[in-house]
Amino acid sequence: MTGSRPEVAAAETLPALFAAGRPDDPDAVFLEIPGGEPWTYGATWDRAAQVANGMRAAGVRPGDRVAVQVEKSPEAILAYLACVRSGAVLLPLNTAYTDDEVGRLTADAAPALLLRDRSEVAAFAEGQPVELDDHPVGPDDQAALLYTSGTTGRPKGAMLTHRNLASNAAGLHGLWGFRPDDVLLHVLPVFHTHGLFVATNCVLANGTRMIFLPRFDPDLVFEHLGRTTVMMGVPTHYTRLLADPRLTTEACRSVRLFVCGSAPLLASVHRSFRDRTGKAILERYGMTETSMISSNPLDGERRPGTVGFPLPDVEVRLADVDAEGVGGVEVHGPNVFSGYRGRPDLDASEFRPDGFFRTGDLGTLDDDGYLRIVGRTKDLVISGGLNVHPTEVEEAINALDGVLESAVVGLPDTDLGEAVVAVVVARPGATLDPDRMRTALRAGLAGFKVPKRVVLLDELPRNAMGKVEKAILRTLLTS
Ligand code: MCA
Ligand code: AMP
Repeated sequence: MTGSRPEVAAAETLPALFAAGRPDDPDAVFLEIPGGEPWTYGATWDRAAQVANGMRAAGVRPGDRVAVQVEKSPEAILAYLACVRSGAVLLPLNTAYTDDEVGRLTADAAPALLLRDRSEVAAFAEGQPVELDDHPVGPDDQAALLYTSGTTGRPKGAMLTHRNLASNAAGLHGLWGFRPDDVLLHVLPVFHTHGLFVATNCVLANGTRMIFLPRFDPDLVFEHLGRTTVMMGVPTHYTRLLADPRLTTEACRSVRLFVCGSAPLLASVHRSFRDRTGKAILERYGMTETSMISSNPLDGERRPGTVGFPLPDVEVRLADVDAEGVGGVEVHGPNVFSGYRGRPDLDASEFRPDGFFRTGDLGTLDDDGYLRIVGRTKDLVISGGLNVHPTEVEEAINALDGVLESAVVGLPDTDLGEAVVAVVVARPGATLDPDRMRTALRAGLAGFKVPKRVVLLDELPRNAMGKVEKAILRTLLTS
């Protein structure tokens, strides 16, 4: 049996989606933990109710933000479910963020609660009843707040409603043909849309199990792949699997679907993976603000280098199309977020008057309707599926002793897709040491944002307007 049950497809809130998917048998396994006890649906629901009761007792009210910077663990999922059940707004934070980074985001979000350790989540459940008067949420109520940038400057927190998240997960559940015997191998972090709202919500909508790996680790992947039917990952995961001799047709035999997204998957990687395993990766495209926008088909051609067709109910158009057919990707639908928290200025600039959201990506549509992402208008580096905003890194570099100015660019990298590279100009008379600079940057920046390479130059190339010419820098550094 494939395709969504009617109750799943019709769900307009996360509680409705989860209720539609929840198995009748409370002993059915939801989380399989390598080396640990599994979490059944019954136990997960009861424990989430206890956490929700604990949060309420601590004063968290519906609509309040609950910030969660918790290592990947059942508790991180429980915090999410407790927010859903109590009507609180989940604010997931990258576990790599430093105290500075967390401080800046929480200053903007003003959460009622900040959880930074799995033991804190567990403590909220202690002594609490498993009965819960679930908060009755509506489709337009906010479910989550995700910051897409702004640990420096003015934060950009995307407000996502229940309709946004439930409609998207329900759509993917149907489109990707989830089945009662599916087992998802979960290798992603759970503080981003991909690991939380795509992978986890699809599993909850399906009422089946996921093998919940603590992190992406090829040894663990190959240990569990033989029992897996669905895996979702970023391109770096697939390149790393390809670099492993254990990746064979036999190892992938049980997998019916490999999904990839969050960054461009090279057509060459798509082809190599198919040659090695016999499986064509299904590439899809999305954004924190919009959840998933388009997907290659489950049945039909999964065209390498493309991100497929718009999801059901999602409209995609290209704006300001040039002679080569390249235009700005704009999107409209129940998936599109309600706006940036406290940023009417951004809402005005990023939404068109007719409600379409400007993604900042550049795309083409081929004759068969496949969307291809060919570039970005936004100054963004995507490294191993994680977004790095150059201005944030530049500001941190410019604050270091002896630095006159800097420019940060993404350069092609076989492992990460793009690697963060900084070009730095010293103040007259100052001597800079790239290694020391990288060490100094770690104090304030999460490790994945710290440039992999720091290159010293006498000056930065600028255009007539005085703007740094990053395209010239990229050419200079790659030639
Ligand atoms: C870790 N490091 C990185 C990255 N990750 N450096 C650059 N880019 C990265 N992505 C650095 C750490 O700072 C550390 O350096 C060193 O690598 C080892 O850290 P470790 O955590 O052991 O790394 P890893 O396990 O090899 O992680 C690489 C990874 C991981 C598996 C690719 O980053 C990952 O799982 N990425 C997926 C992110 C994701 O889920 N993105 C979806 C968001 P040092 O020791 O020097 O500090 S996008 C999204 O949700 C949209 C909506 C969408 O379309 O999906
Ligand atoms: P985020 O802000 O983390 O949600 O990242 C969203 C961005 O990731 C998009 O705007 C795209 O630039 C990029 N992205 C996501 N999926 C793909 C994909 N399949 N191909 C190319 N870029 C992608």
